[in-house]
Amino acid sequence: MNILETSFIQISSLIRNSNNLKLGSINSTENSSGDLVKELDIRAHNIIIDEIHKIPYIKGYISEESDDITFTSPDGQYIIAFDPLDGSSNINSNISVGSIYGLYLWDTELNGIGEIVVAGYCLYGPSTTLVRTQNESVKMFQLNQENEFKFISNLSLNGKSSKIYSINESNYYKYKNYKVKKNLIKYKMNNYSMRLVGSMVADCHRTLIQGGIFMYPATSKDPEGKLRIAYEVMPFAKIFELCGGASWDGEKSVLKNKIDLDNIHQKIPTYLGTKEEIYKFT
Ligand code: P6P
Repeated sequence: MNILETSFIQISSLIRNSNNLKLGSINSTENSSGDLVKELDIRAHNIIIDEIHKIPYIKGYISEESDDITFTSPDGQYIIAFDPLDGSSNINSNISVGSIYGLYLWDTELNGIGEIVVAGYCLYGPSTTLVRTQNESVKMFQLNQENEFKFISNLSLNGKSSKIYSINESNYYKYKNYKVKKNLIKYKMNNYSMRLVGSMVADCHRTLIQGGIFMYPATSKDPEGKLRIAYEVMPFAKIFELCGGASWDGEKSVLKNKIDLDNIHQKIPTYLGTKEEIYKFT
């Protein structure tokens, strides 16, 4: 399913043609996760829900900027969960940000959210790049001057072995998983490079293209990690695993989790990367 492309084109134009200092200004409100909300977050959220309301097969949506799930079409078969502008705290510094989405089956028997069937993200960087799953493959597109997403390549992590790890090491003394500290030391002793943008979409996209691992582990401050499963981690886990990589939540593949309707902003420890790197934590 080819969804939200129209929204991503609008958001890309908004970012590239607005005063980024103003767009990044804080609205002094907080979302359900306690993040300070930026003007751009709300504008991106509104652009996306306008498109969602036109899609009859979508039953409802979960947004980082909405407290609860919103039902839009009673006969819809899917729930979409999205982060309209992840990393928006970087926008005033002109650092890459991105939109993330996951499309989940609505389980009529359980009257809840079933498995993720489609995932994608749009990275607003030097170019506007869309990556989305299509059946069992992951496809990358780039926005051209005619405002069309042109196919660039299928993505795969198979055979990619690079010495890059991506983590906010300022949390080092708060990690709960001892393997994190052990492996960080091994990385330093084995000439790994550390790369961190501080914007999940940019850090994960680099990991998909270059290999390595991206982590946001559980800490004493954030016992479930910081990243939200429904609209950040699960979509990327779907993408990484379809690319031949792996995902881990500290116990199992991220994909073995379910989205809890009573806790739609649930956080989860996050490890995404090549199988080679992820298996060092399992
Ligand atoms: P920290 C951005 O706020 C975000 O949600 C992700 O894009 C990013 O990976 C993470 O938080 C960064 O968090 O605690 O390292 O600043």
